[in-house]
Amino acid sequence: TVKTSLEVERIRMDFPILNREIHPGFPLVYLDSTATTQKPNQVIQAMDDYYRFSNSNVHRGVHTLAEEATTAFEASRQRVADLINSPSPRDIIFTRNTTESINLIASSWGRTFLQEDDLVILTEMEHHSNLVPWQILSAEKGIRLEFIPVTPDGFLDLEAYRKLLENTPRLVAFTHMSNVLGTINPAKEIIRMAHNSGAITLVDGAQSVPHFPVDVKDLDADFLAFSAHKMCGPTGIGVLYGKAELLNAMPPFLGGGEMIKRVLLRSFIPNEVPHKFEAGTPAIAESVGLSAAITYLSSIEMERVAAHEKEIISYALERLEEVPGVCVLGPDAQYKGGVAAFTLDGVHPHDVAQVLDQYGIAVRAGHHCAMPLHDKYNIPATTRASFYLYNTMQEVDRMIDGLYTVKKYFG
Ligand code: 7TS
Repeated sequence: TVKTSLEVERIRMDFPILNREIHPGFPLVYLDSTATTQKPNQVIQAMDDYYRFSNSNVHRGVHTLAEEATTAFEASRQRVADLINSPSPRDIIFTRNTTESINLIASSWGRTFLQEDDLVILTEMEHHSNLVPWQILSAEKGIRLEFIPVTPDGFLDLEAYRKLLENTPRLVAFTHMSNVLGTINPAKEIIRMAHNSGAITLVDGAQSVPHFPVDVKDLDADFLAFSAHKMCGPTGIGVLYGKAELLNAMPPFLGGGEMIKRVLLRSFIPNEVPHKFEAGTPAIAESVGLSAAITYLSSIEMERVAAHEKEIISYALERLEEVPGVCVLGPDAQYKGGVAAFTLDGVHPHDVAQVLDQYGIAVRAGHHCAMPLHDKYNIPATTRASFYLYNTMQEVDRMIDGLYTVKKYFG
């Protein structure tokens, strides 16, 4: 057996769902962590405890439960700040997910600071959540959108990016890691180049923060967005990090309770950051779950999570290449995280996924919310296997066995 950096068998015991049999005799092989990850007991327990013992609304009461809930909520903000090396917890805004974080920037920063003909640079490998908000803004304000092209082997074309920067963009918004190609983009260099051209930057960290160490100070990122549910945490809570001077200058996103300092009948004075951007009762139990997820991942160490995924993806690519008719998108293992999206000659990705499911193997089929990227490669859909800290080499083998069965099925 292949040796990995993590004690995966011990880690697997933390995830109750991994004991499930999907069909009689076929235990779950979960290879869809790019969509959402499974949750360890530590996260489930923390949220359960919160509801059983401390449930209350935050920031609004003097009673003991309200103080406990507020303390837990703000402690989670600090935990997030520590994880990404944010200068202050005040730079951490809780949202619903990556998508809402990006919409917050487009809506608040974009509507206020962008004007007709201003240029926003995106990339051809973006998830729809970093495309559509800018398309909506473009229709509304007449901003221009340009795209860093993706090369045939799945890298961003940095030479083309250099040329685009000559048009003095206002914003460069890009994914840190592709959810289809798995490509880990050179974020620090992309940001440095953007800053040299006077643009600010938004990093879509939905697939980076859960999988390897991300340091906003080192990157010098202006905004970073990610989701708790992709990093062992619950659904319903996401994060937007922003540099203080940017957040302070931005108007509120949603209006309501919590985001105000003073309300008159016809006007209001907004609260300080981060509360200015957190209208209404937030996802309190979910913040507790996110905090527990960060504690869990940090106890394992993000470097080791990344090293494990590197070992798994190297092995998975090696094995996939043995299967006649399989073609994997994106670069070699050394340039990517734990994502393998592939086509299998003559078989539709949905059929691949359906047959694999009969053997308990959960993979995703479709465009993975990156239709323009699939258009670029002239394929309507792919089958995608994605890996996390709880996946084993044996699970890769089961997927490969499954693919040979698929081939037999479809002749
Ligand atoms: N950005 C990237 C790079 C993503 O992979 C995803 C989700 C998002 C943004 C949106 O995250 P959300 O939490 O707001 O939904 N990616 C996927 C996927 O690959 N399959 O399902 C969701």
